[in-house]
Amino acid sequence: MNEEERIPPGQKVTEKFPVLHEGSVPEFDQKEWDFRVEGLVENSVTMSWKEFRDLPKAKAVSDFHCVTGWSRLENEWEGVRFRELVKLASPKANARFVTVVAEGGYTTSLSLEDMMDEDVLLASQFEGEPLPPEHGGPLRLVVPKKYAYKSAKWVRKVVFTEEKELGYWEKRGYSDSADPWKEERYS
Ligand SMILES: Nc1nc2c(c(=O)[nH]1)N[C@H]1C(S)=C(S)[C@@H](COP(=O)(O)O)O[C@H]1N2
Ligand SMILES: [Mo]
Repeated sequence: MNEEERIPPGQKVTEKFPVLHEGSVPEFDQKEWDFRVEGLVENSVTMSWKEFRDLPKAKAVSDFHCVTGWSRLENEWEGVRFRELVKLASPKANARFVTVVAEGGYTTSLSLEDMMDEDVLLASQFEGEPLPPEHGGPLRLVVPKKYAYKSAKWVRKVVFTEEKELGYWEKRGYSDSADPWKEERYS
């Protein structure tokens, strides 16, 4: 694909990596940090940072599209595929959505189907280095096929649900489906 074809409608490429979020960057306290998988699952999981780090890792190169109009191409993320968490927790048959909860209360939600894509990661590395705090370190979600407000930074918990729970921006007028190729910016 040439560069033009990989830029969704209404987006402009930036070489920089802008930092964009509500509120302040949370401090990472490794002793206190945990990661939880809850809701409609056979096995609820609570992991320490060390336990999370020991999960199988994957790399994925993907593009990142912010709803405000910038796109950053060819980002190399490394982390744990969401699929890996599904294996651990075994969602029940009626689990259809996933609410992703970040430090400080930011949330977003995605269908379980969208989360199962192989490029959906809980990323702890960016371009071969630990993910910087301002970009969501120690751990952020990356969902390349959706506008970046779905890629929650500072993730601490995922909850499997039967009904969709609208996230922080989705409650404030942004699209829940958030497909950049269809320019689904607002609901
Ligand atoms: N926890 C949290 N995650 C968040 C946000 C936020 O406000 N809080 N903003 C989202 C938006 S709108 C964008 S564009 C990306 C920006 O990620 P970046 O700062 O690494 O470029 O983070 C997303 N994840
Ligand atoms: Mo954004």
